[in-house]
Amino acid sequence: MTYTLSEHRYVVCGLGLTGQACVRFLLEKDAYVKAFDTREHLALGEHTTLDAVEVLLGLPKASFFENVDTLVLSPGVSPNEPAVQEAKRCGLEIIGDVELFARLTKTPCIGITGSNGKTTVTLLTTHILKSLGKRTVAAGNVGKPVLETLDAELDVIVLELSSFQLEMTSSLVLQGATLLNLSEDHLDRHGSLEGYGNAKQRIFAHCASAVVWRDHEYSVPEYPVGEVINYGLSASNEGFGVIDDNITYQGQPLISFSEIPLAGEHNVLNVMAALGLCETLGVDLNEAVNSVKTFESAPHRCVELGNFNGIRWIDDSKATNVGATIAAIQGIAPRLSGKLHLIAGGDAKGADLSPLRPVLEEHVASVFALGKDADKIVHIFPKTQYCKSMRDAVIAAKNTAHHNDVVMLSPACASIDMFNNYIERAEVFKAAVMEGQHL
Ligand code: UMA
Ligand code: ADP
Repeated sequence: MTYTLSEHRYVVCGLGLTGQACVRFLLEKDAYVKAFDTREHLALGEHTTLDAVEVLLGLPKASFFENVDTLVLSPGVSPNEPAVQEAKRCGLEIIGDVELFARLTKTPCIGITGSNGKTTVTLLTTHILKSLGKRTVAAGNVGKPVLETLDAELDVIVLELSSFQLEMTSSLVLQGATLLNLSEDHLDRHGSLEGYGNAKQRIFAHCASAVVWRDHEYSVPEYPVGEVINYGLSASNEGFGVIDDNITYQGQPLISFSEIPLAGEHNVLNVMAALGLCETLGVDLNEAVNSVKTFESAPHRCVELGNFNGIRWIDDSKATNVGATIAAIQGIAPRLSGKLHLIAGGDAKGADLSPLRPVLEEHVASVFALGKDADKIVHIFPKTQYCKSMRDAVIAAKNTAHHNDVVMLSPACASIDMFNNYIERAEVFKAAVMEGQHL
């Protein structure tokens, strides 16, 4: 059934990247739109698109919803927010921007979700497809609001989808989709691992080909899908496997680990997932692996800052949950000649940090913990020193580490209790590391 924008009247909730893109898009299409943000004190900047529409800051009354029928919800706003519930009571349909996109797009789409590795797989898949001459773009949680892709002439759109976005999406058709992995995250929003997993499973609701990590139960579709392409770190004559440090497809070697420009076994899995997604579009895998070799990792994901006086410093600030930090430690520690020291902590978002304990005990010499949930780390790993700032943590780590050791910032927590975001956390870390060289 064709969805026609002019048949609806919209209110956009949340005025960040998504909300502003929605307002802009709906204005361009001559649809009626107004907007609100539940924060009363929000700096919107001057001369924004929002000048052209009615904007309310704070909690709207029922009357605000009288002349509209559809609420487009930003992913960061919970559907349980009182304002959203009020809109629902007033009879509005509540959808996310990805759902609006799904109702309008005519371009084939690939979808990627999971607790960790989404951005890496999204950017790698996009890189491969572009290298093979496809007109494509990465959008969604990776940073480009999906509605901004609708007017472009594209062969395929690669969508990074968060659980928040999937929760508000019901009709997205995907040519290929993957749920990379599931570990505790965003429990403050989804309530339980089950609730979080259910939101992520929605990626398979209308999916032609699923790309599945065969050794991970949460990666397996709970919806009927057209076909399954599987991958894993074991030898296999089906799908993607590993033999003698080579990724294989249907038992035949495709690329050796040494040719992959990303560190750690988790990135071998990421490469297989990206190749699997490209396979769903029928691309030549031998050509695809050549472009894997030229991929450059996104920043703040296990990236080395430098080797200063024999100590290597690694920025993995993007590790905002336990699963990411475990993968980083397990990917890095086994190849070290010295010891590994960890800077961690922040806002654990309600997650249980105890799965870190055995990994810390096996691989990590000392931990420097900061932020709101530092005490949770002290509790699970007694060799933890509490630090009140990133600078203190870096100096303490520098004074503890010896020649050939590695100090890694891989927080297992969100940054919002101390920083604007993980990027600012990484910048403060880097500045402290550089300053530390002169102390
Ligand atoms: N707001 C309210 N009420 C609330 C909460 C927020 O009005 O209860 C308002 C804020 O005041 C602010 C706006 O909502 O004005 C922010 O909206 P948002 O949090 O949805 O953020 P956007 O700027 O629209 O960015 C979102 C994604 N953010 C989140 O899901 C939290 C971005 O993912 C994404 O890149 C962008 O859309 C484009 O698609 C970021 C993210 O942190 C990277 N994602 C989470 C993650 O990866 O873990 C899911
Ligand atoms: P996301 O977009 O899901 O947050 P990223 O690709 O940005 O994922 O990586 C975030 C963090 O997760 C990084 O710190 C990285 O080291 C770790 N990571 C990347 N891929 C995986 C994976 N497949 N399994 C576990 N951790 C991973």
